[in-house]
This record gives sequence, structure tokens and C-alpha cells, in this order.
Amino acid sequence: MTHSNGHNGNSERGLTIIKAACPHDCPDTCAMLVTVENGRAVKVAGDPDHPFTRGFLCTKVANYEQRTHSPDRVRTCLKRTGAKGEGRFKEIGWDEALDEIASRYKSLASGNEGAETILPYSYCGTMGLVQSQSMDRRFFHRLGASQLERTICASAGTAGYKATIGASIGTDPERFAQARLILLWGTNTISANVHLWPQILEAKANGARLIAIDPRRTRTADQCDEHIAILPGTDGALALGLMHVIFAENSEDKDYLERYTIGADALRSRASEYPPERVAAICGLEPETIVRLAHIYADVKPSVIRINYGLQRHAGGGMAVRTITCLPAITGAWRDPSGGILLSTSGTFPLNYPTLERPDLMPTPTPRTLNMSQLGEALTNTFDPPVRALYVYNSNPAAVAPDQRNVLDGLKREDLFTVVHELFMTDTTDYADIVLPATTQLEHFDLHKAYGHLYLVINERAIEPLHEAKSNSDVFRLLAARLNFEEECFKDSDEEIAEQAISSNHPALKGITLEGLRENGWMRLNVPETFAPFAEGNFPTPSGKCELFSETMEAQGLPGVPEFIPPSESRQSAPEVAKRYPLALISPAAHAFLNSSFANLPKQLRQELRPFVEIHPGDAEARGIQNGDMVRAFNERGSCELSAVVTTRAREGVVVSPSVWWNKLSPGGVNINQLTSQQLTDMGGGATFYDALIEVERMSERRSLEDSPKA
Ligand SMILES: Nc1nc2c(c(=O)[nH]1)N[C@H]1C(S)=C(S)[C@@H](COP(=O)(O)OP(=O)(O)OC[C@H]3O[C@@H](n4cnc5c(=O)[nH]c(N)nc54)[C@H](O)[C@@H]3O)O[C@H]1N2
Ligand SMILES: Nc1nc2c(c(=O)[nH]1)N[C@H]1C(S)=C(S)[C@@H](COP(=O)(O)OP(=O)(O)OC[C@H]3O[C@@H](n4cnc5c(=O)[nH]c(N)nc54)[C@H](O)[C@@H]3O)O[C@H]1N2
Ligand code: SF4
Ligand SMILES: [Mo]
Repeated sequence: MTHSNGHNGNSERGLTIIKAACPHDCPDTCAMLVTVENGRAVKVAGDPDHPFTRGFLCTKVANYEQRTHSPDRVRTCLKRTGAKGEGRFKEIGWDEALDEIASRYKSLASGNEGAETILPYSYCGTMGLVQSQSMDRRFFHRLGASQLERTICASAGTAGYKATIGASIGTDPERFAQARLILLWGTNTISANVHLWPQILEAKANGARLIAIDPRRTRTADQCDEHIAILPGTDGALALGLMHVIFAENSEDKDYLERYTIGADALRSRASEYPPERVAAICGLEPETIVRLAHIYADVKPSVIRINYGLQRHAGGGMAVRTITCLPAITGAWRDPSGGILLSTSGTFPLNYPTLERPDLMPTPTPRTLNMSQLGEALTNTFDPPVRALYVYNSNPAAVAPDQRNVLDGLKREDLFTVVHELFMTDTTDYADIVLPATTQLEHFDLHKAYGHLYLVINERAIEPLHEAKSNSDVFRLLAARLNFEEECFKDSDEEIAEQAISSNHPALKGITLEGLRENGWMRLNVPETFAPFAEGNFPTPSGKCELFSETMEAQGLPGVPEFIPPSESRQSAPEVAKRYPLALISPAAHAFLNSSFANLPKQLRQELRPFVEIHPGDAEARGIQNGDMVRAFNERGSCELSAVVTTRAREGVVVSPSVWWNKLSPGGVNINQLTSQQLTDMGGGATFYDALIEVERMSERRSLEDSPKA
């Protein structure tokens, strides 16, 4: 197998500049330049030539070389010597580790219960096509392992968006600068999508109006002209309220509706059931706010809506996205390249997934599918056959998965054989039987698509793997060989996999080659510069129109026409639960972490300080809580300890705890996912992290900063 050493950059005074890509689960997929000196990465920077990266990286990744060269890296393979969860191990060699995994898998696969007893568990520790969705998928498909439904983040919104639009295709983020109205709806753009911000600032300088719709006054909301502090999980009702006003006042774009949509009459009649007073009561807003927002949205063009995945982590998350996604068709906002809506650009990348993933290698009948958002259930319930082996990579489920008590109970099972391939000794490695050391992005090759822009980005290997680290693709090649998988695809090199990803006759990939990517570092998809995908209809739905009514949804037993689906846990939807647990908890993305990544590194820990919960002064006073007090947050599922921040950034009745902290770096040893549930969303089987009622009580006086967790 061949590997690129990536030394294609300029070489001056022993310094080499390597073209790389940020691997993280973030819409921006930045093009990075890595400076290497004597085999050591000494600096990373944003590529100044990349039109979306524009030469800067976010605070999480700007010191990525320190993540790579961190003294806390997993250095060798490890075998458990202590109890599960204790984190005591001895060093072993790669041969011993791989032999043990292979022999366990062989005996499970040939036993009565078969290979479905083995469950892969991965998400987006890296988003590279090579390191996260090719060799790994091939391996588990060929093994006949249980399939993992990857639902922990985006599946509800993806399904909702698809119901209306047909695919994850939206407004080109590079066109936001020309919009006159930007609705930042359930997105903390400055923290989670910061490279869109220059576009937004340019629009603002040109007179655009910015409106944030978010239960929390985020740092993004601070920069907007208006902040609408909606109650969590009620966005679908707000969208219907806007439609109510627009239809009632005849300010819809009748021509666009007529030509390019189906179901406008059904939607008009549904919207009539959502007058501003009713919607205001559901959303915790004033009726005038809804009327005023509807007027602005109908009048100001081009208008673009940026939604992100935060707003779909609720029981009705799929329907909320489906409903909001109808709005640009109602006002004809799609007519302009700067108008419309954007959730994800990923559907614009027509990559060759069947060749990457090889689902044809699965046995028939195809193995069962288990939902990653119900890992606790999968590990503790009496499934037939039970899960007897778990292989975790690119993920830290002990910290990030919902209903954590149940998850940890499962991971503690003595009879569960758990392998964790990791960079660091995370909360999850503590429960492993075998830990394998992984490479960081600077130590392996990859190719990235993006979900927040329209470029493919290459990641050359900048330095040799450190310590005894191996990449995901290498480990799966080695395991495939040990299991005697003879298919040629298990011999493909990383570069060959990258070639396969772009081998397609689709016009959007025309002219895009691996050579071109390696030469330049990145290439824009072959789509028009003024990309206005739905200016003249052409929706990739079954009807070819924007589906305000969806037959597909009706066939699935879901409402064909948008309607409001309430959160599963709110004062309105669960008044009995709310008597004991009256506060709605959301735990959105922390500014300096990326999920639980970076939440062990010194710079990012200093920035986030300690696990905290924002609580409104009225709610705090009612509980005798003062700013800085340690509080216990709890519900029926679990409890955790947080430091209280008394602030109007949280609206009354809602508490906010930026996440995801590591359990073992949190006071009390557990994090906020003690309180979240395994309840799934209405569509896509998604996780409902922001749909949880809790109570908060004062534990003790303010702790000094010295008491805060340290890495
Ligand atoms: N700094 C940082 N960046 C990240 C991440 C990170 O952890 N930290 N995570 C990455 C990942 S994996 C993802 S999926 C994306 C997530 O990116 P986003 O989807 O933008 O982030 P979230 O923090 O989940 O939610 C966004 C906002 O939605 C708000 N919100 C919560 N519930 C509701 C609701 O019901 N209605 C409305 N209108 N708003 C609501 C939250 O308060 C939050 O400010 O970011 C990526 N980028
Ligand atoms: N309460 C609450 N919980 C949440 C969220 C929230 O907002 N609130 N957000 C949810 C969301 S949106 C998401 S996407 C999930 C994310 O959950 P995960 O995908 O689990 O994300 P991370 O916590 O970043 O963990 C990724 C792990 O992969 C490792 N890794 C990185 N690169 C590699 C590699 O090349 N090989 C291997 N083997 N490992 C590697 C990293 O070191 C890291 O420990 O969390 C969810 N959990
Ligand atoms: S996390 Fe996002 S913003 Fe930060 S460097 Fe990576 S792609 Fe860019
Ligand atoms: Mo995510």
C-alpha cells in the first residue's frame, strides 16, 4: 500500500508547508496549511486562498499541532487490567491486540448467534471519506456485523429537509453576502459555523437585517438586529404562524407557488389553524413579534434562512425543519442566488458512495440495524442476539450519547468485548478491553467533502504517525487480512479510495481529479458560480416540485402537510412531568469544544473554564441560587453538578449548559448527558438532546476557580 508523504509544498529553511483539511464535524471544512519542521508540525493556519476559509481557523483548531503533539496521546495498544470504567491498562503490541480482536470476531461470527453480535460505533471524530466512511464500512459489511444507524446529530433535520426539498441542497453560503435579510434560525453561527460570519458581516455592511431565533441569547444573537427568544422545540409552530400571516395578507409569491410547488392549498388551509395568538402561546412570544417577522420576511428580498442542527434535537425536530423549509417557496425567495434556505450542502456532492462503502459485501438477509442514539438500550436490553462486542472509533459515546446512566451500565458489562480506537484516554476508553492508538489528521491522508460549502478539500499526510499510532483505514486493512477477507477492495490504498470517491460521471464532478486536488489543495464543485438551485423549480423530490404536501411522508404514517409536533418534554406538552422538573434544558455546542473533542486540552479548557448552566435571574431567585453557586441538575434519568451562571441570556423557564464536557473532568464525574433521553425524533430516528425537563437545586457556595476541573 502506498502513502503520500504530502511533501508537495514550498520548502524554505527546512520548513515544509503541507495542504490539509480540518477533519472536524463542522460545516466549514477549512482548508489548512500545516508547517512542518524536522518531522514535527509546528503551526497550522487557514488557507488564505480558499474562498470560504479565508485564511483563518476557529479557536478550537487554530492550535491543532498541539493536539497532534499532545503529551496525552494514546501511544501504544493497551489491554485492560482493572475493572471496566476504571481506566487501568497494560501496554501490548499491535500483533497481540489485532490477534485478539480477530479471534474474538471469528468466534462470534462462526457461533450460533453470528456476527450480528458485533456492533460498530462511530460518528464524526474525523469526517474524511477515507478515515470515516470507506474501509471501516467495507470491513463491517463483509463481517456481517449489525449495522449502525448514524442518527446522533443530523438525521431528523436531514429527513425533514428532504421531505420538502428532496435533498440536502441549499443556498450557496458564498452568496449570503448579497442577501438583504438573514434569519439565523437555531444556529450559533459564530461558534459553530464561523466562516459564514464574514459573509454575514458583508451583508450587514450592505444594509442587510439580521435576526436570530434561539432560546438562548448567544454571542451570535448579540450581533443581530433582533433576537427572538423562542421556547425550545416550538419552531414548527412559529413557521406556521409566519405562513398564516403571509397567506392571510396575500403576500405570498403566487407565481412561484403555482409553478414550482405542490400542496400550496393544503398548506394554506393548515396555516389558517395557526393564528399569531395561538402561535405566540406555544412559542412563548408576543403575537406582534410573529406578525412583524412575517411582514419583514414577506417584504425583504433576497432573504435567506440559515438553519442548523440545533433546532432539530427535539421530538418534532424533523417536522420543524420540514415546515421551515417550506418558507422560501412561499415567498419565492429561491428565485435569487442569495435567497432560500441552507441546512447542509452535502447533497450537492455526488460522490461514489457504493464503491466507497460496498454495501454489496453484506450477507443476505442483511444484518439488523441498531440506532446509535439508543446505545444504552442496545447494550442493556435483551435483543436477540445480544450485542456481545462493540468497536468504537471516531466517537466518544460515554460522554456524548444520551441517557448516559443506561449507556454506562451497558459499557460496564463484563461480557461485552469493547475495542476503542482513540487519540486520547477518553471517558469511553476507560471502558475498553482493548485500546488502539489512532493518528490525528496530520498523520494520515484523506479527502473531504463539506456540508457548509461547495469545495472538496484534500488532506495530505504532514508527518509520520507518532508513537505507535495507526489510522482507521490501516487498522481495518489489517483486521480484514487477519479475517481472511480476500476481496480486492481491502487492499485499496488511501489514495485509491480518494480516487474512487470522485469517480463518477456526474456533471458536478466534471474536471475534478485527485491530481488537481493535490495540486491546489481544494476544488469547487462544477456548479455555476451563481448557483441558484431552485430559481426555476427543479426540486429533486418525487414530484420534481417543492413538496408542501408530501405523499412520501403520508405513506410513512406522518402528516403529509406540515403541522406542529410539540416537544416530548415541555411545560405545555408534559405538565405532570413539569411539576417536578419545570425547567427546559438545552445543552448546545460549547464555543471552544467540538462536541467532546478539545474538552481535554489546556487552551480550550481555560476558555470554557468549567461546566456551567445559565439560568434566568427569576428562576435562580425562586431557588435561592446565586451567580457562581454549585448546583445539582437532575431529573428521573440522572443528575450532574454544574456551576450556576445567573443571566438573562437564558430565557425564563429554560436553562442552558454548553457541552460536551468529559465526565472525568467534571465535578461529580458525570456530564449533562445524565439528563438527556433516548427518546427519538419524529423523523430520521434522531437524538432529542435539547428536549429534556429538569430541576436545579443549590448545592453549595461558589467554588473558587482552583476547584474547577483540570485536564
Ligand atoms: N464551537 C463548536 N462548533 C461546533 C460544534 C461544537 O460542539 N462546538 N459541534 C459541531 C457539530 S457536530 C454540529 S452538529 C454543529 C451544531 O451547530 P448548531 O446546530 O449551530 O449548534 P447547536 O449548538 O446544536 O444549536 C444551535 C443553536 O440552536 C439553539 N437551539 C436549541 N434548541 C432550539 C430550538 O428548539 N429552537 C431554536 N430556534 N434554537 C434552538 C441553541 O441555543 C444554539 O444556540 O456545530 C459543529 N460546530
Ligand atoms: N448533551 C449534548 N450531547 C451531544 C451534543 C450536544 O449538543 N449536547 N451534540 C451531539 C452531536 S451534534 C454530535 S455530532 C455528537 C458527536 O459525538 P462524537 O462523534 O462522538 O464526537 P466527539 O465527542 O468529538 O468524539 C469524537 C472522538 O473521535 C476521536 N477521533 C478523532 N479523529 C479520529 C481518528 O482519526 N480515528 C479514531 N479512531 N478516532 C478519532 C476523537 O479523539 C474524539 O474522542 O455528540 C452529540 N452529543
Ligand atoms: S472546526 Fe470548523 S471552523 Fe474550526 S477549523 Fe475546523 S472546519 Fe474550520
Ligand atoms: Mo453534530
